[in-house]
Amino acid sequence: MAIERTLSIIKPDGLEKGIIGKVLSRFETKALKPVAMRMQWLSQREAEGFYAVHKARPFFKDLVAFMTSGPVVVMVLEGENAVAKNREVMGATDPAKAAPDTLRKDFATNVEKNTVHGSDSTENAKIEIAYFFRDTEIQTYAWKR
Ligand code: IDP
Ligand code: MG
Repeated sequence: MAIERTLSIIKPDGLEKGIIGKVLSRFETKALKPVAMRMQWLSQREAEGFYAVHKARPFFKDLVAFMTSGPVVVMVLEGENAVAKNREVMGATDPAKAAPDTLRKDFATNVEKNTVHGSDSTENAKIEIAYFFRDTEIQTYAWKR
């Protein structure tokens, strides 16, 4: 398996619930190492651009409103098979369908306010990481644990 990077976002509901630490702890426990991180309040334009692929979906307008309703934490996670691993840790989009012990099962409110975003492919991970971070904002450090 290859070392990959993926984009993760803790969505506004995650910040409102006060679980930034709990989410980060899951990632660290599952060997997903944060290598870039920033708290940011997305503008309408930034949220629309990020979710442009969903522009035609009926939930797009509400999704953009939700994602701009408060600050988010954007981060890059690095690790073996990080893209798929992060999707596993997150669980299904709809928390009602998410597996036990996943972030969305444990913390999400509903299919929209589902606490975390994670890239869905290595190609999209590259695009999404570049959407938020310059190369110089991504750090390299080793875990000694
Ligand atoms: P994902 O986040 O699991 O990759 P996507 O299908 O890419 O799911 O959808 C992006 C985001 O749009 C979801 O995380 C969720 O916040 C929102 N969303 C997806 N499907 C629905 C829906 O049916 N109703 C409302 N919001 C939705
Ligand atoms: Mg998606």
